[in-house]
Amino acid sequence: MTEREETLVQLVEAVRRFTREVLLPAEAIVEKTNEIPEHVVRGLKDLGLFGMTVPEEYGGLGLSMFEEASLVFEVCYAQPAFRSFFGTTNGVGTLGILNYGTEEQKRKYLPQLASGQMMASFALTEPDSGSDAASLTTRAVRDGDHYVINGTKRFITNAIHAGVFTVFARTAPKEAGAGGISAFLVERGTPGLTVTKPYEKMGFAGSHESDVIFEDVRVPASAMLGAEGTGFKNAMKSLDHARLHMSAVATGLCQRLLDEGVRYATERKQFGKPIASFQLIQALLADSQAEAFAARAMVERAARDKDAGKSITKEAACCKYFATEAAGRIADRMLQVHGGNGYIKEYAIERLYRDVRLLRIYEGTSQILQIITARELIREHESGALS
Ligand code: COS
Repeated sequence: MTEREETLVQLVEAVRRFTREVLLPAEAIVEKTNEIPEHVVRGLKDLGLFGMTVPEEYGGLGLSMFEEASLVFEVCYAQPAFRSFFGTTNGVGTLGILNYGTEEQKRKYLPQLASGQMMASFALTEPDSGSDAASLTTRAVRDGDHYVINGTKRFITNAIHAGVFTVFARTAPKEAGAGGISAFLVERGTPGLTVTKPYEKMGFAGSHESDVIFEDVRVPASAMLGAEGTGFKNAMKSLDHARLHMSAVATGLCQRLLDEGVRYATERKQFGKPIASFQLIQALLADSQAEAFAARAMVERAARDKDAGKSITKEAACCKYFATEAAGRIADRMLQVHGGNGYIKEYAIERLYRDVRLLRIYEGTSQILQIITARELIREHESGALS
């Protein structure tokens, strides 16, 4: 084993222990309070999870995609809101800076973000622009050495905590679609920026999603991330990575759901025997195990491809589509294994069932991921890459 592989084994073990000893016992508290307790936040910071993807020279762990996924499998054995708390800072909130930022922007933000001292949010979605991200209407108009931003962003995770937002706005109003969009780094506290009260949701307690409203928000021209007009590609590149990360989230949850079902099936007795001895229950468990195994294998393979420098747009879309849909099916089957007990709040499965529903929607709906997969496949065919 190389030194790096040994370090990964130790990190995985540390995150696994933290998940079992700290996160699982905190789940019920989060469900009740809708907050991530302070001792949990401290633990997440101590493990370096806010800066998993940030290179070591900027204070992060500098993990590869495979290494990142390995830790996410573990942390997402617990309910997914814990991961959400550091996920935007570690992921979409910093990836744009990493991929498109100037050295000055990197030095200014990445060390604070990697340590968890500052949090970051990704502001792409709008009330009328969800799956059709290129139709966004937030505007950034040049005014001397500044840009003036106006518009509304919707469902922005961690907006109430964020110190900096990666905001996507149209700088070329006459240019419809992706080309006229630029990205900006906008700091909390900039006059004209308001974060609304978080939405009340079906699940995912402890994760906060708000609207962010921009009313004549003036930012220096140096706040632009990357060249003018590259904002959409910036967002898509971040989302490729984030979708693979989200597939690892779903994979961790597949294992948790399955374990909840197996435990219940071996303890619960009917007709004089544990229900796990009945073949119809075994089929529910076996189908779920097969899918959990497949999800993990897919994510590991795509992560290795990314680490080898390959484009993973299609693979990330396939992984997120499969792993999140699998998590949905497994949640449904394991709730069925629990019978009536699965429908009451005493059992974790009721909460997890509601939590995993979101995974098939955010960071690209399953339907958008199918479209991306098919488009990439057709493009490869037309370019001769498949022959
Ligand atoms: N990486 C880099 N560049 C990409 C890219 C990727 N993964 N995907 C698209 N692009 C580029 C394209 O190459 C194209 O550039 P050129 O004009 O230079 O050729 C440009 O971006 C526009 O791409 P495209 O024509 O594919 O855009 P569309 O509007 O047709 O659709 C989808 C793009 C549907 C893929 C996009 O809008 C999307 O991902 N929607 C879902 C948004 C989402 O996930 N929201 C969740 C909330 S954010 S947490």
